[in-house]
Amino acid sequence: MNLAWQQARQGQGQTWTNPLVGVVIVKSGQILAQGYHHHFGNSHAEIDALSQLTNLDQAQGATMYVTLEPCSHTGKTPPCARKLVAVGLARVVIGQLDPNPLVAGKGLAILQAAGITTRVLDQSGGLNRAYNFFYLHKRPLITLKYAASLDGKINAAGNERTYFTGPETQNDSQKERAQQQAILVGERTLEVDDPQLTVRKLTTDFPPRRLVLVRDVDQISRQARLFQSAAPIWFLSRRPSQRSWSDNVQIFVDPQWNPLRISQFLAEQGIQSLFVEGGSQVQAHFMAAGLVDRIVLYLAPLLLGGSALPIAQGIAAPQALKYQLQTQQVLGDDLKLEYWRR
Ligand code: AOF
Ligand code: ZN
Repeated sequence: MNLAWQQARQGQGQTWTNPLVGVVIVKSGQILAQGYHHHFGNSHAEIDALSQLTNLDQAQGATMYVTLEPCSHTGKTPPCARKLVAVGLARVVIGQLDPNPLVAGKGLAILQAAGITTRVLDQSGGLNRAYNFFYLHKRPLITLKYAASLDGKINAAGNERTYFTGPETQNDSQKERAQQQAILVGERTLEVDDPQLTVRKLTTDFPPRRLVLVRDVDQISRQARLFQSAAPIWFLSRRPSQRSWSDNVQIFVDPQWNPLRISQFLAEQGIQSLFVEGGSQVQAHFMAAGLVDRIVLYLAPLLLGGSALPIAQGIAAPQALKYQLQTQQVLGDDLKLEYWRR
C-alpha cells in the first residue's frame, strides 16, 4: 500500500476535484504493474495499472492494492469494480472506502459478490484530505492563512502592504495556494495589496478559482493586477453588475454574503477546499462563524508594535475554539505552524 500511495502522489495537482489514487498489482510475490490517476477525466488508477500488463490474463488470480475503493458507477469512465471482476483478480486490498455517495461501499459490494477476497485498511496515507472532508461534511475544507509578528499583529497600520516574512515563507505560501481549489480575499485586500492571486511556477492545469468578496463589483478598478491573468475570477458581490466582463470572470450576487453562505455556495459548485488569505476582517468573520478547519500561521521574528492590527480584530469567536498542532517547520527566519480543528 505504501507503493500504491507513492503512485497516487504522482497525480498531485492534476486531478482537480477527483481523488489521487494509486494501484499496485502483485502475483506470487512479484509486482506485475503499477498505475495511478494521471489527470482529471482520464482513466482511473485501476485501469491505468491494468493497461501496463502485457496480457490481461496475467491479472488472473493476482492481488490488487488500491488506495481508494474501486468505483461502481459509470461517470467519465465505466465502473472499475466490474473490470476487476472481469479480469479475474483473486484479492483486492483497499486503502480507504470512497466517501463519494456515487460509490460509498457499492464498489466493495461488487467485488465481494463476485467472490473476490477483500480487505479495507481504513487508511488514507494522508492523501485526499479535502476530498474526504468535503464528502463527510458536505462543504469545503476551509484553511485560514496569515503571517503574524511576535506580538500577534498581522500588519502595520495604514494603507500599505506590509511584508515582514522572508522569501522561504513566500515560497511556501505559493505551494499552499497551489493545492487549493479556491482562494478568497476581501475587497480591502484587493485595494491595498493589489494581489494577482495566481500560482507562480504553475505545476497544475487547474489553478484555484480566485474569489473576491465585494460590496459592488462595478466599483472594482479594471487596472487591478488580478485581471492580468486568465485564471478564473469569481466575484461574490452584494450588488448585480451592469458592466461587461471578460470570459474568465464570473459574478455571483447575494445581498448577504457571509462565511456560511460562501461555504454553502462553494459546496454547490463542487469546490472541496478554500484558502482564506485575507484581510483580517474577512478572516475574523470566518473565525466567528466557526468555519476555520485548518490554520496556517507564519510567525515572523519581529515586534510590529504601535497601531498594527491584531489577528481577528474586533470580532470574537462565540466560544473558545480548540486546535491541534499538526506540523511545525522552520522557514528561514520564520516559523510555519499548521493547526487543525479538534
Ligand atoms: C478518479 N480516479 O483513479 C478513481 C476514482 O467522474 P469520474 O467518472 O472520473 O469518477 C470520479 C469518481 O470516481 C471519484 O469521485 C471517485 O468516487 C471514483 N474513483 N476517480 O478520478 C480514480 N479510482
Ligand atoms: Zn473507477
